[in-house]
Amino acid sequence: MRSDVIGWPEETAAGYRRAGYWRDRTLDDLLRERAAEHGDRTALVSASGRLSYADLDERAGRLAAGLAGLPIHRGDRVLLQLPNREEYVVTLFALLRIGALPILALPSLGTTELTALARLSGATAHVVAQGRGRNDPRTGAAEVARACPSLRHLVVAGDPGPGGGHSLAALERAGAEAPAVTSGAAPGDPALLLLSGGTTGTPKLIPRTHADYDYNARASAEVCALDEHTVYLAVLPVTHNFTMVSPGIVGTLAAGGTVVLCPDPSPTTAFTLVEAEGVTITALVPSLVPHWLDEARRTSRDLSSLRVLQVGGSRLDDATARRVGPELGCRLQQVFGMAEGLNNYTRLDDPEEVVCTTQGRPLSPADEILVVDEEGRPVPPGHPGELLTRGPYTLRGYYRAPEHDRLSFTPDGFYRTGDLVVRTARGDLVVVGRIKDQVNRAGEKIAAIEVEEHLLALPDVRAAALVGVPDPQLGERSVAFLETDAPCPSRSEVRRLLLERGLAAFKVPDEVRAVPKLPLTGIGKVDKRRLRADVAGLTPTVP
Ligand code: J2J
Repeated sequence: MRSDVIGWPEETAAGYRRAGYWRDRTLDDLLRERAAEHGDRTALVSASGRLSYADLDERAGRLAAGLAGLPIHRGDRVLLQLPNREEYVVTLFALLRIGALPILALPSLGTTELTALARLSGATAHVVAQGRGRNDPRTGAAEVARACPSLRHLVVAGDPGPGGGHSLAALERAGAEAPAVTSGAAPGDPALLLLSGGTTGTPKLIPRTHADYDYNARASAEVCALDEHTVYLAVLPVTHNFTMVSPGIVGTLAAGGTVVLCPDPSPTTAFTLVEAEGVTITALVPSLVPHWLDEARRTSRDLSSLRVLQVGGSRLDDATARRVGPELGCRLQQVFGMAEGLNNYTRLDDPEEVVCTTQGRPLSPADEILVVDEEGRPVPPGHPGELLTRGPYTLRGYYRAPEHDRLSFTPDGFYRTGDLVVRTARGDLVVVGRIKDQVNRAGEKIAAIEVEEHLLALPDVRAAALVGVPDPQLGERSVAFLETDAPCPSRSEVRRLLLERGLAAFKVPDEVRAVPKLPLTGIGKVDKRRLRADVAGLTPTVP
């Protein structure tokens, strides 16, 4: 029988439970407990208003009952594709209460990615927000549902519109009259599925269990010194793992603090909320940091409540890192994390030099890390190598992907991150590169092969290669090299093609170049080092 999810070996799991990393609790229990302890405290602030812990618990319960009536059952997969709005948090906890598995999908995903996710998971429902015009998510959802017969229910935050479906509000009302739901999910069961940055043509899903996600969030909250006075501003998309558990929404709720949802990442919107709500901590990707620093010089907003600015998702350069403390008047914390698990943090009491020049060290004493050369042999501190890891909140296998797992994990269960790091003598990690074929564009991960396959649909293109090259604004921008004898297609032609083919807009190459022949390495693979060097106008050094 095929198993959807590969767990930890029984003995390892027992060890994690004995050590107290894994508790006998689900994520649903976490909300219920907090609501019972301090129901009147504010859990969530958004454009829709304020919810206390008791309100959030009650609304999640009503919506769970409404969704269960559709029906959505324990174990069902549900595409949860909502922006930074109150409905996201309520629906997330409603699904956890049922024991259904939310698939946390970025609002920016295209129909092709969503269809692939729905097919892989056999999802039965899709939750989107009402929108307008060409990018109305309801239109995309209808298209995805036509391509995936498993998708029986469309659920909309707002008006379902002419295409039909259920509004979250109506389901919540119906749930108020229906019997309450208790999921019966066990702490070791998968709680949700996250999207992997990926290196393959089709997306990969990461199963995270209640116990491992709860530990990730709680341990992160401890490292970030969260408590009931914490006010966490969610600026990055709520469906990103960083925003969820590092320490994010779940970590803040576990600590009894308040989550404030920022509807867009602009510093003006964020600074208004920092002042109004007394925000103490928030998280950004590096490409946003210079905009925040610029706006901080101009703003009349009072930012004095902000204690910690977390930055992660891609490499923050040392010079910008050094500006954060003096210019924002708060502590910088670098975060090097991954939806697959492992989170590294600089600690709040680390020396300035460590905070500004490293990406921190593992969260948990039980995180095992290896830095290895191409033959898998450990390299000494100070030398670059691939980071491998296993531990109490790092996956042991992707969802329904046994073939891919054979490449992504060592036989003894270490996850191959594809990241090149140097470990300092102190044990901190510095991210120096990547061996996975991925572009990290402003923190959004693009699997090169996925875009390359679509580029082959351009007329007269024999081969295509996508590479990331350094960019002052984005960190990396994507450049597509097309092997063709025809004139180079314009970027807007390429854009039209990729959007028509249902790809997310952030995957459209920032630049397109035509070449008569793609350079190959000695073993006949496209020489991407050479292509990157061509863009930089450099001759590549011999490896
Ligand atoms: C360099 N590269 C980094 C960093 C991630 C917290 C924070 C981030 C993510 C995330 C996350 C980096 N410097 N500081 O899930 O919980 C690159 C690495 C890594 C990949 C993971 C979290 N922080 N990266 O970014 O799953 O290449 O998670 O393997 O989106 O981002 O991407 P993702």
